[in-house]
Amino acid sequence: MDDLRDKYLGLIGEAGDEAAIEALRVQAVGKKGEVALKMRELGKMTPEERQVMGPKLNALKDEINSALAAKKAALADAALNERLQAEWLDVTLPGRGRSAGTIHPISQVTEEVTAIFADMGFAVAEGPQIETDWYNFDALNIPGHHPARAEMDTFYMARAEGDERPPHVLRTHTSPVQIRSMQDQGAPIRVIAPGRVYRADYDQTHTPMFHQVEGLAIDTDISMANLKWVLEEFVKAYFGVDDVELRFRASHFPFTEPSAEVDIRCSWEGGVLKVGEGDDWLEILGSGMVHPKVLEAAGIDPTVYQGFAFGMGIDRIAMLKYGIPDLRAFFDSDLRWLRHYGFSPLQKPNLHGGL
Ligand code: 2NM
Repeated sequence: MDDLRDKYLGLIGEAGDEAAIEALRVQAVGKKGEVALKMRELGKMTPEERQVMGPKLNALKDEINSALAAKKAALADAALNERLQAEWLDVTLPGRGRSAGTIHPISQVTEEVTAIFADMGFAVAEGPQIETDWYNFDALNIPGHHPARAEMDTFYMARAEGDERPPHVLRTHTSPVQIRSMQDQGAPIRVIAPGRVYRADYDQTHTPMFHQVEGLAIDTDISMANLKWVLEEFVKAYFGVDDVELRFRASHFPFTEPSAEVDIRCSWEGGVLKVGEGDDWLEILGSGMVHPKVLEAAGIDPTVYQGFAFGMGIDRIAMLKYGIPDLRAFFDSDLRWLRHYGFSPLQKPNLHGGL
């Protein structure tokens, strides 16, 4: 028995892993292990011998089991220590500085434009980006056969198989918001509608999603003169100049009559834009007197009310004011670009800070 004890305590001491421990357990104290074989020999012994040897064999079995458990725990401890050595983490390291994000130029310009028109008494309206063809076209005096529908590069939404209704569209302008505003509030009304619009067009100067702001003023005594003053005030405030000269060029839109495209006097000397001086003209928006059919579609009596409307591209006026050369970079989400062209959250003018 002393030989057995020395043999197994020695082997357990040398065991290198859990598998070796388990093998030793089977070999020593398993059902057919060496200790069990010794226990079988008890049957051949005299009762006196058995009374001495029985308890000794049980004690040996217990001793080996304890040694196995202790060695197993020691191996687990060693494995844990090894992991702790390898996977250390210095919790005393200073944190990485949190750098603030920036306001996207389009968000900044949308707020600037909104603040300027809010200062002139215009409310802000928003509406769905997925529209019915009635709100996007028919209500705006663009009937089904009108070439303007084809020219718009409209994105059409899919209808379920067998659904014969005309498809929804991604709005091609924010004018549907103006129609909804007139329906909801009636006249008189002064509102601007900034937001995303969509046209299937992609090149140097067009992205399939872009941003527009439209303005609308309806009352009983509104004329093109009011339009001209409002636009002059806007351009002066937006570009930060005391004087501007606007040029109205006759144009055509289905939803206005008469219609005009508006240019501002500017200079591009040395590649930098200066507004209000020089011999160049910069086209910045389209406008006109809202067509009587549009007023009627929106539930406003065109024999009592009339008014002006205008629309301009936010992305374009953002590029002009902040010297951003590439339109498509607006939507690349390049962090270096965003850090360079982005704005501090506190930069004015904005909606909460005012002009
Ligand atoms: C433009 C040009 C001219 C316009 C018209 C309307 C509405 F809904 F009131 F009829 N909103 N915006 C309009 C007029 C838009 O964008 C170049």
